[in-house]
Amino acid sequence: MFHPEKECLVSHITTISVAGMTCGHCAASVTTELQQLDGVTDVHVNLDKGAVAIISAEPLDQEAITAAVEEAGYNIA
Ligand SMILES: [Cu+2]
Repeated sequence: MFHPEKECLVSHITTISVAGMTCGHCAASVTTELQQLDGVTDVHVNLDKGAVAIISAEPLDQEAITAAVEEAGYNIA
């Protein structure tokens, strides 16, 4: 969900699809890796859809996102 109370003017939302996440542990692994990227302030995982929304203070590098997801053991769908 979008959180309008959270500095929406300076936040960027990047939405990706991640294959292979099946439970909360998977989601936590992906979240942990993505949160280590520069500028990331929040990560939201929708397990049902395999969708991950990354909230950041600055635009994110797609290659860095891909690397973080792969580091967690998953792939961009
Ligand atoms: Cu899992």
